[in-house]
Amino acid sequence: GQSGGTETGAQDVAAGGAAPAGPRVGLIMGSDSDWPTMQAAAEALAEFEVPFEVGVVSAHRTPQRMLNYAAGAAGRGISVIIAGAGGAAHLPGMVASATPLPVIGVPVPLKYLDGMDSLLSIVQMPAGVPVATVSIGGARNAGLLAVRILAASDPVLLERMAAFQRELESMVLDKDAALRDK
Ligand code: RP5
Repeated sequence: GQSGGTETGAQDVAAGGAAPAGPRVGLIMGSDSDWPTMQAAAEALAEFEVPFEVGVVSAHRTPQRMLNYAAGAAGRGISVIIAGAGGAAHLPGMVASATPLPVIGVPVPLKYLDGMDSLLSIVQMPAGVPVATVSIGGARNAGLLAVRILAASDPVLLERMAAFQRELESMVLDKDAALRDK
């Protein structure tokens, strides 16, 4: 599959390892066809130098692998799971049911229904089993949210996120000035 591991510096799901420098975010998706959407989450994590692992875990096609992945993630040093899926997108919710870790769900838009099916499948979780759902195709925000979750207990990441926000602000202010200079 197109895990993109070599390009992003991500480790493969199968690599495992719970060393201190091991992956802190698990980035999984229902199919390698989700990668073009999910890549933006990997890029955000790489920008913040957050180590992550990436892999295909399908709720419907590899249910046992999904349960094993979810059950083992915390023990391997993962702190946040980002799960992307499209259509009948059960992966984020089912992973959340089998791990105590925070799960961020990314609704992947497919050919039909513009991702509304994915969104509704992921967002309408029963009370007791939360999934933090981002917008349709919102993988970059999923990556940034994972960074924020880690940053809450990591002063270095917190400062990096604050600097990123200052950068966003100055970009808007620059565009504002440029608009009036026209
Ligand atoms: C979902 O089915 C996957 O997350 C993907 O979005 C969709 C289609 O998968 P493929 O048929 O392209 O493998 O479970």
